[in-house]
Amino acid sequence: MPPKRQHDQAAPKQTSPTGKAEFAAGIGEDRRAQAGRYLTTANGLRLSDTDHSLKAGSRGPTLLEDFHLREKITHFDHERIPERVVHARGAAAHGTFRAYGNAESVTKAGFLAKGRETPVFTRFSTVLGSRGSADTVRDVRGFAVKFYTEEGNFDLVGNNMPVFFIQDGIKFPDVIHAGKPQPDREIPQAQSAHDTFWDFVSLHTEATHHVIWAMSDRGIPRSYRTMEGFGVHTFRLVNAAGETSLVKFHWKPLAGVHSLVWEEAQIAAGADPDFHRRDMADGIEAGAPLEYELGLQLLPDTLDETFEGIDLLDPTKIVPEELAEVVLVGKLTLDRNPTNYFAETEQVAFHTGHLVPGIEITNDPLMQARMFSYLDTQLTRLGGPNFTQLPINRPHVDVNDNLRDGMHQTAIHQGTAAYKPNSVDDDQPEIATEGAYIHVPREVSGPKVRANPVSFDDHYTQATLFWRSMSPVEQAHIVEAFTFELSKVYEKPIRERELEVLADVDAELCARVAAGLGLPAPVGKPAEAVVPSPALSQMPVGPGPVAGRVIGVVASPGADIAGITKLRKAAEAQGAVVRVIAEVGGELGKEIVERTLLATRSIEYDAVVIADGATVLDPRLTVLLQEAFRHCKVLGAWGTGADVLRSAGVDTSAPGVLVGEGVDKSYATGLLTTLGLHRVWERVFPV
Ligand code: HDE
Repeated sequence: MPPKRQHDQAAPKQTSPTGKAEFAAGIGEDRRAQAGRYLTTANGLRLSDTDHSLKAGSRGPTLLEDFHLREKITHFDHERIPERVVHARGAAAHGTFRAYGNAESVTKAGFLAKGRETPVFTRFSTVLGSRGSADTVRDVRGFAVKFYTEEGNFDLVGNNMPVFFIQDGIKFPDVIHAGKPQPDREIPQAQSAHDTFWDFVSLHTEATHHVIWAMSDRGIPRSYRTMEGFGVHTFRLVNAAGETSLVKFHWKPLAGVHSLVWEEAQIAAGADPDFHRRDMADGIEAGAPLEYELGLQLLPDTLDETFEGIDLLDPTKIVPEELAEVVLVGKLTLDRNPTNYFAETEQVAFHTGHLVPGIEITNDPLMQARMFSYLDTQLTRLGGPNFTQLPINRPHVDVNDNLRDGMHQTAIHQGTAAYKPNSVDDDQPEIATEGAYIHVPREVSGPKVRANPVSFDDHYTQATLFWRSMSPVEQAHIVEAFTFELSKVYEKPIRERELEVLADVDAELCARVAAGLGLPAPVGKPAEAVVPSPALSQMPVGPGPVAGRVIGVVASPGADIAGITKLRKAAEAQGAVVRVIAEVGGELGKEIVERTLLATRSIEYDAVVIADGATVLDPRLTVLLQEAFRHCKVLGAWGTGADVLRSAGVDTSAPGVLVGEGVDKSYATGLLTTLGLHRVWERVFPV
């Protein structure tokens, strides 16, 4: 037998892909940076000039032998990689997940053990738009979390809506082809308001439940911070004793669940297309991390995989929280921005098959197809099978996988036997007896068919449940969204067909949308006895946290700067931000003008306040204040600031317009408490 060798298939420990020596242990800061004092070629050769190509005389021509020019341009030519086929537009942050320990009885997953802290990387995204599209379009949002656990990476690749358009993964290309820009003119970008989308969903009625979620305020979140997340599918948990339970995963944002209003979302798409990613990055940088709790809806693992008549394998169905409580089992804190967008946010590769012991998937036919797609898509997007070696994708545990070679291989593998069994390397690596992923044995039987269970046939009842669980404000928004989208549809028969779908959801919903479209409302057969689920409504029951919220304060020379500083202190104590708005930039006493009227819109603020002594009279301020008023945001003024509000046509006695003498404790508290309600809806929907 040959001598025993060192069997090591960890990522290369001596040198990072960018050439810098790194610490032997784990992923250190150094893996991410270029190194060395001098500018070099990719081969490490020092350069004396990177501004002039090598020419025959200063007037040229340029010489083919200029290896630096050719390397620089060649690399540049290949800087873009294919964007994600869906979820192309995204932003991400690093953080930590801390487990409370109360899930230990239902799952052996190590990262859910009491007090365990696990590093995470979370990417939020829209689905339909290209990588350069706007953040605030009406769409579903991706909520993908990579947990770098001690048992390997676990990816929870979820969305901000708990249901999906289709029941079987084989329909995914259909729904995405219908939703993406139309193939002839490639419009519209990043939105569903066009013929092919409504053509498909009006014919493919299993989409109805998801469509009403997308048309609700959930389709236009205020920020990633104020978005719920859902695993969508039912998963199976396994505990140390081998007992199983079914589960639905939820992310509950500590900042509450809040949305934009539609006009605001549209303005933001033009005035600040990076609205959500900016909000997240700025918030983290300002010391206000994004926080969510992981929740489990635990359901008995019965033979029929059904709970209270709801088929748990059908991803178009929810289990109302009133029927199965969401138990909070840990906290996710996102507190670190990526260092480099491409290396981290773009190259991160999520996969539903990245599982850890204690968590299994179920036979949900949508999930089954995802198990194929995520690995497959990375091969093209990231250029080969070695994407798991990229710094953002590497597990934080040893890897010894016997996988070899391939495009972009960065590991320098040792040993000669990349196969099992072997004798030349002493049959290393070993098969684990402990801590391994062992699928719970489950009976599989049945005829080979292309069919869904009959229980998947009800496409409407839960859409009705959603509609009837909404407050009047939310219902009005849903009506407006359907009316907006369908009025963008050229073909009348498509609009009429969608009204027939809505007639089977709810007669009033259908009548209101039909009235807006100027079409007759068909009569359908909506479910009658539906018990609403109040947990589906986003309406706050009381003031919530204001961390990450932005208060704009309008000022001018001679304004009460000390008052602004007091307000800033009170806001910052709760994690909110104050931005001074003035006609021109510069400084006003101790306060820095961060926004000028030329460069700002109302969408940047959750509240707008006018300082005493501010004398701004500008039509752009009038537009800003009227928009903020119309969007039901908190408005305020102290001292003579109230005159500015009045001259902009703002009714200072309207709800949520807070006028005071000066900035004292009670004024600041009143403002921040009203801000915590998110919107002053009674301004447009009197109660
Ligand atoms: Fe995805 N999905 N998906 N999806 N998905 C992708 O993977 C796919 C589905 C979701 O930030 C792709 O790396 C199929 C449901 C998120 O990088 C691709 C089906 C849910 C992200 C893919 C689904 C999701 C993706 C594109 C039907 C919510 C972004 C690039 C069977 C539970 C992850 C990539 C990130 C990304 C396929 C359905 C969520 C092509 C075939 C349901 C959050 O593999």
